[in-house]
Amino acid sequence: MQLVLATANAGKIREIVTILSDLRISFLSLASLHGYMPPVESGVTYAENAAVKAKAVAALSGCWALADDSGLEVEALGGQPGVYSGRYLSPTATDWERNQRILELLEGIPLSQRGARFQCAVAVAGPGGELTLAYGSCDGVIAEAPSGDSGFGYDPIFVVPDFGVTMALLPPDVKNRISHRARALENIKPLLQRLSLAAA
Ligand code: ITT
Repeated sequence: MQLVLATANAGKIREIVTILSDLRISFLSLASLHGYMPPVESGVTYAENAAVKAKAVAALSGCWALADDSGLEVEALGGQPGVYSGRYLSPTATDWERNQRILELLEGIPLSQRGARFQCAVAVAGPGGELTLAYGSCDGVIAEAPSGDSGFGYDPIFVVPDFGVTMALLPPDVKNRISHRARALENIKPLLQRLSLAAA
C-alpha cells in the first residue's frame, strides 16, 4: 500500500515512518506531488486542519494520504499556542524563539502551575473522499529552561513527568511510544492495517 504523508515537517515524517514501520506500507512524500499547494489551515480544531491537509493530498495524488495536526497547550497561557503552535509568534519564527517566548511568559510561575499537554489529530483520507480521524495526547510540565536536542519543536521545554526529563532528552524510541503522535497513530493503525492487507 502506498501512503502519502501530507506534512512538510521533517520531525513528524521521521516519527510517523518509525511508528508505522511494522505495517506493509510504502511512504510517499509531498515532494513526489507536482503542483501541490499546502491548504490554508483555517480550522479551529486539530481535527479540522488534519482533515483539510489529508483530503487535499488524497484528491491531488489519487492515493491514500495521512496528515497530522498537533500542538502544545499551556494551561497558564489559557491553552495557547494550541492549534496555532506551528505559527506561534510568526510563521517564520524558529523553534528556539517560540520556546524562549513561552519560558519568558511563564517566568516566576512555579512548576505546580506549569501544566501542559501535547495534542495530536491524525487524519487518513482516501481518493474516493473517505476520511477517518484519530487522536492522542501527552501530559507534561513546561520546564524552567530548555534542555536536550532530540525531537523537534517544543520538545526541549516539555517535561514528561514519568521520566523527569524533557521530551528532547528522551531517546527517540521512548518518545515514539508515549507521545501524542504515537497514541494517535496507534489508534488509527487498525484502519491502516486493513487498507494494507486489502492492497496486498
Ligand atoms: P505540517 O502542517 O506540514 O504537518 P507543521 O509543523 O506546520 O507541519 P502543525 O500545523 O501541526 O504542523 O504545527 C504543529 C506544531 O506543534 C509543530 O510545528 C511544532 O512546533 C509543534 N509540535 C507538534 N508535535 C510536536 C512534537 O512531537 N514535539 C514538539 N513540538 C511539536
